[in-house]
Amino acid sequence: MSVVGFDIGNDNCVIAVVKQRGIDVLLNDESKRETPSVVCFGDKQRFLGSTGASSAMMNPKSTVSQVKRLIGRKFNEPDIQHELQMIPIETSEASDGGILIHLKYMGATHKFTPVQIMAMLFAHLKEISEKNLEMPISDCVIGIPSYFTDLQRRAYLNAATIAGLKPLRLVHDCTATALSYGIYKSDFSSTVPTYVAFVDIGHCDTQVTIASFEAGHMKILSHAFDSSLGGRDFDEVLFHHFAGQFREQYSVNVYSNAKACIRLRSACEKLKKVLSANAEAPLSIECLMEEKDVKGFIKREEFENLASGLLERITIPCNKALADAGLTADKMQSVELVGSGSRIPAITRLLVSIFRKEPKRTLNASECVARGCALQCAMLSPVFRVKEYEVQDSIPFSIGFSSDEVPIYTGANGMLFPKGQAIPSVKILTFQRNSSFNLEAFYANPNELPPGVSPKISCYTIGPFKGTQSEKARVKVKVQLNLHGIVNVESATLIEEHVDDSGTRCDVHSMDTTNCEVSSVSGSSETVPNGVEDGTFMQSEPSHTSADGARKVKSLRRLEVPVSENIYGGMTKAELSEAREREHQLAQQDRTMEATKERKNALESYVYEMRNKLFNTYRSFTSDQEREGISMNLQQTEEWLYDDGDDETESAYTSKLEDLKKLVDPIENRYKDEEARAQATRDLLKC
Ligand code: ATP
Ligand code: K
Ligand code: MG
Repeated sequence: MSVVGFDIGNDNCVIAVVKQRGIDVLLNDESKRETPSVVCFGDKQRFLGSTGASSAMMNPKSTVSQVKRLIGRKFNEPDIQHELQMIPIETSEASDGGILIHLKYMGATHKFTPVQIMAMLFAHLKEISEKNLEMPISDCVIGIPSYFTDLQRRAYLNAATIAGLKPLRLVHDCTATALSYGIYKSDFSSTVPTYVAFVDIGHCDTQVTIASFEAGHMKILSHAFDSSLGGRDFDEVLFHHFAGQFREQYSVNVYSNAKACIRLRSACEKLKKVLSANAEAPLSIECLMEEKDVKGFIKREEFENLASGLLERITIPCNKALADAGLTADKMQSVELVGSGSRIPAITRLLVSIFRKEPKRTLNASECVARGCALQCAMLSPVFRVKEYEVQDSIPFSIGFSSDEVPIYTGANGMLFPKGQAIPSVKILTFQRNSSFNLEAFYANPNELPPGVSPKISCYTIGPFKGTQSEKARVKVKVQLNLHGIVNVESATLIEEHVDDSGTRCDVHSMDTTNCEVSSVSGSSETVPNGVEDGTFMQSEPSHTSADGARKVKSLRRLEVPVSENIYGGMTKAELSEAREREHQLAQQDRTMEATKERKNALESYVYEMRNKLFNTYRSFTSDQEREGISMNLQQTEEWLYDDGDDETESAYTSKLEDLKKLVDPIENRYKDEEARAQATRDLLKC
């Protein structure tokens, strides 16, 4: 059993595992610690990760990257339309308003959802892990941006399920980073909290988190973000700069040519990286378009001027995180800078001006999320023993509930789970109803959400049920903000008071074996197992007290009430299992193609090897006639390989190889016999 942590970036993925002596980052097939987040569809197979990235330039129309931007989003959201315009892939609106990605494969156009594409990436990372660890894995923890909505979180879980993974937790990127920062430090006080700001600038986003550390305990005070400000936006600034320059200098319109766009963008990204270490950098692309070679040059200072608007924007989430945590910059003991997008030197200078201290790079900027995820996975897995350490995360969006259109308010801030609510949390709602009713979960403050995101989350039908003494029927609904940061109605229980004239008392717990949360009925602070507080909501008048003076004994009956769930934009069970089946077929086809390639290579090498041996090693073991015959067969096979046999089936290559072996084996045996005899003679002479 092994536990794995995945950091799924828009640009790169990192896999970390917990080993006996610490945490290791796994290498992919190219011995790299980072795997490009790319899925590319070839004619007959997919190319995932590194191999996908290397075929991206050749197949821009069938290469999907940054699918994390699309997952759990709607086709018509303005942000998404903008996103889709940047990629040269055909897309359309799905019947549920989601996105469909059109890809050519096996001679036809196939449509996949972002969840399916993400599942392909997950499956690839799973495969890399299993190859490295030489054992199957399923338990994992996956990093997600703190701004992921309920639907995006569910989409990740679905993608993981399709890939055969079992996420024990989806954890916010910066929380994972804070965990890998805090768990090894032993100098935190147990009375005075230490505040640290974590700033993660990735390829597409910026996340800022303020954490409070005490000995053996870490608490996330706030998450803030700019969901569309990352390394790629800096590339884009350079891209527009040079596209403009080349229009004047070379009269080429880069924007009109998809391939030229891709090449210039990629050159600009490289240029940006060079500028992180050098004061100036050249740019040169051969045959960019219209057979023109282009050349450019830029100084770091000029780049910083062009990007000043972007740099300025980094201030906003930093200040917001501080404000939400109720702290000021001078209270931060340290500012930790992570994410590879943060390597631009001007970002460091900007952070100094915000936090009034030099940001530190204590952690490995590209691996800390995956490492934190692996640690969290080990902590959640019963197989590992990790030092006692409490991680308390919080949700950055306020979540409200309404019942049949009437909002349910609890607490001072009027939300069921206000922004900053601890993950996980449970709340118990008590309703007085006679028949089934609906509950609706929604984001209570749309201003907190990334632009264009729908505030609707999910709805639930509680029922059907029927109270026997209807006016006294109470329904307790257990609502959970679970470990992944997903809200759901976990259960509903009908509680009936029976006024028993005979005086015999029923056992309160007789009907209930699964739920332990209710012991008193109308109290406002019942305690739920994992120590999380809850609130009680009374929909209408408080329950009757039997004030009629009689010596009647009340007893309670509990009945489980069915709950049906509808996630807006979610996948049904049937869709999920269909997607699993589809992924299985695709993976099978990839394996078939890999095996075919392997058989073809084996045949090719056999031809070369035997031709060589026939005229050297085996020469004295063959007659001229034999050599001529075999040689001709080898020649024919070689020609076939370049011609009809270029694209054949696995079994075709295997049977060709067997045919050749039938001819060559007798010679090989003669040679081996002779060798053995000679060796025996040598051994004899030695004694
Ligand atoms: P995200 O967190 O947005 O999902 P990610 O985790 O894949 O994406 P990172 O790997 O943290 O992102 O960062 C990738 C970004 O860092 C890319 O935009 C890349 O160009 C940029 N980058 C990498 N090295 C440097 C460098 N030396 N200087 C400037 N930028 C760099
Ligand atoms: K990453
Ligand atoms: Mg990242």
